Amino acid sequence: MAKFGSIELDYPHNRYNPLLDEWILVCPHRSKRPWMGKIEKKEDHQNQSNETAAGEKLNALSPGGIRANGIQNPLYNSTYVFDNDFPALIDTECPDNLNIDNNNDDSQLFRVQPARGRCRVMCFHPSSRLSLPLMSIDEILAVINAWIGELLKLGPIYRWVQIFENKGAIMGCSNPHPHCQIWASHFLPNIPRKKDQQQRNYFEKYGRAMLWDYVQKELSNEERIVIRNEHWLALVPFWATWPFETMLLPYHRSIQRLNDINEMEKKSLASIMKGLLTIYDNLFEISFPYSMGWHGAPTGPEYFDSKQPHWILHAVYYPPLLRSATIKKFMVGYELCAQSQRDITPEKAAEILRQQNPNKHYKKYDSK
Ligand code: H2U
Repeated sequence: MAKFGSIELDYPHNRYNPLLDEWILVCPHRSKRPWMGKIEKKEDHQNQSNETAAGEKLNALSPGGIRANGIQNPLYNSTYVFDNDFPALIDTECPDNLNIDNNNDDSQLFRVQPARGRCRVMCFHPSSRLSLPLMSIDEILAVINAWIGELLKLGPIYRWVQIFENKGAIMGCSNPHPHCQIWASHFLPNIPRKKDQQQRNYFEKYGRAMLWDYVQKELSNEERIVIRNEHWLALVPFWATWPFETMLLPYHRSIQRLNDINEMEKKSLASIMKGLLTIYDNLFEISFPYSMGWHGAPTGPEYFDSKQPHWILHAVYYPPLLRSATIKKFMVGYELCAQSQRDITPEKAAEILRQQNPNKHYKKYDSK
């Protein structure tokens, strides 16, 4: 039976997430319970897409596709980035009546701040039939370069540039064409704000970056590591909340942001992304749904060029599936009212993911 100090890890226990200063309840025995709840429809990315080359043109995100506002996309042949036609954040000055200081309520119970920013959409590839794991390394490299291009453009202006991908209808993805979104804001949102503070506190106390120390410790026994190459590794964090959650981060040197990585590191990042996402797809033999996002040192006019050694760049992957392609983990009752909870241990999840082949996709299909 696995132990952590005197605590048996096969019994219910709490684990601490030092990045967010939160606890997560782990209940390994619960994975044995019968499931009579909601069974999702098995989603297949390719079945949602238009299969024929002519059909692909119908997709609003395809080359030549007509978007909801009537704009036609160019006939792009790699990645393509445009301003979201339905942006959550806009960058115009707020009307005067919203711009006034609303924080003058003595009790501080009613507080408002303007929220300005810019939202972009990035198409990963001209074909609506592909997803990242089915793309070639060079095609994934083009996506990484496009991410860096956006960060270099938006980072000097905005305090936070959130690159994120919703994959699969189950995660709220509105279009099967491979794409991600970028929301750049003048404010630091809650999660990066917490991560910034927690990593800063750790750095002030120990003189080293929290995630640097963490990843070096993980390398010493490897039980949560899913895949690694010469620069990067993906692991199920000790404090993971979602069943097959992973974190992708560098381990050979301290990197603060995506725009800090060199050509070799870009190529090995493309390769580990392909491997990790192939593992995910192979697990339940579906186009694996998830929400993912990049977290690096905050940006903005004051910070973009400054060193922030407390930060380590990392990507987070949050897949919603629990024990099959059709059974989803619900973050509901106890999770909403009290604290996040998971069933299988992070170590077991890592072991299950490691059993999948990162080099061969179950569809045996490659875009090359
Ligand atoms: P999601 O699949 O994660 O929802 O991202 C797709 C985004 O693409 C979504 O934010 C935008 C939507 O507003 N979009 C356009 O800007 N124009 C369109 O014609 C289709 C979708």
